[in-house]
Amino acid sequence: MSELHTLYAITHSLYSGRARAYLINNGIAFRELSTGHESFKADILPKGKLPTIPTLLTPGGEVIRDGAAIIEHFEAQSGRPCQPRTARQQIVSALFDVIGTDGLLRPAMHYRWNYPEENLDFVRYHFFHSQRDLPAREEKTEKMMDRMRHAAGIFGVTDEAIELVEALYLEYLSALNAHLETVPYLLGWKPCIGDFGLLAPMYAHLGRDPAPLRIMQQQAVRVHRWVERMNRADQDAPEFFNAGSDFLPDDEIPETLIAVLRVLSEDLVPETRAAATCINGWLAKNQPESGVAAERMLGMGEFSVRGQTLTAIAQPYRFYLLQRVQAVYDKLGSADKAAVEAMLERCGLAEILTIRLDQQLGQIDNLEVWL
Ligand SMILES: N[C@@H](CCC(=O)N[C@@H](CS)C(=O)NCC(=O)O)C(=O)O
Repeated sequence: MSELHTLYAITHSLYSGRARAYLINNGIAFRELSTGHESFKADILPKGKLPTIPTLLTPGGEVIRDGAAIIEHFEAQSGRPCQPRTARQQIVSALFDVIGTDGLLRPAMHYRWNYPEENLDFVRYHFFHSQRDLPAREEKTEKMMDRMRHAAGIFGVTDEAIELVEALYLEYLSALNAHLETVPYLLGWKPCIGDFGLLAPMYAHLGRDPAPLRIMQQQAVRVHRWVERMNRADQDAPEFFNAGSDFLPDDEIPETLIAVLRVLSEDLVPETRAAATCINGWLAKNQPESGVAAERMLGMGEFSVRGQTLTAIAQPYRFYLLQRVQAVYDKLGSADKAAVEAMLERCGLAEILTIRLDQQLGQIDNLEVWL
């Protein structure tokens, strides 16, 4: 058995970037293998249950599937180094986990699949090399790429939506760039859980595929530096001459970060509302028993952003992570609750605390299940 952790992941995978950066930042020694490696099917999949990456194998032989579960495994062991201690910062950190892993899928998919002249050869290299060298490798590569291209559509990237998706992304990028001029990470001088969540779309797709990388490098140098920094073990903040080492004091959420959240709220809130309606409708009809595995996708939600109608898939996983934001809020005392509400109000995000599924989700034996 290896002394190292093994991370089953791949360079161009969105969710892999979140777990990988956590391991790097927290000094956890690991090697990375793709799911094409023969050990994945034989040893890992029976325990991981679903063929998704990232999946972690610990030196003790435990298999942990899902980026949030991998991070939680280490956070629980080490006194939660990446969890802010104060109310508003805890909420913002947990919220960026939702935004990164679910809320920014539209720009991530759009900028990967709708700039084929710049991206296609690069992207194909990665899909091809994630396949074992067996007959029909080329064919399988094309099939897999077609599946992901199609997925862009179900997340709401249609021809009519492209202009809106780009406008929202570029406004968000510019706001995040301005924020990262003041501090190297979302909440100050070290990364929080939310930084890792946000990195998911910002690394493999938006900070690495040629077309969006060009946009990031040319229009948002600070964001590009944050992406680099998130994959480094040290603080990597030489541009800050008076760098601290902790989260910002006094539960501060800087105005520059409020501005980022305000842009993100524009589709996050209506999309979450639409997805909840969809999933709650399904729950009322199907009434799954406690412990039953949750479907990964449950219908299409329709919502409006800046006067335009979008349709996107409703995924229970968004609510699994959103529940964690709401659980932090539910446990706060009344003064902290009021401070959180006032902050979210200013970001256009107040409703995010009240949009809930009628049945909670949990993770049991590597699966998301209805509780
Ligand atoms: N909730 C999981 C999602 C992981 C996931 O969907 N990963 C993608 C790659 S970025 C995958 O493995 N897709 C293959 C599949 O769904 O079969 C996590 O956050 O780790």
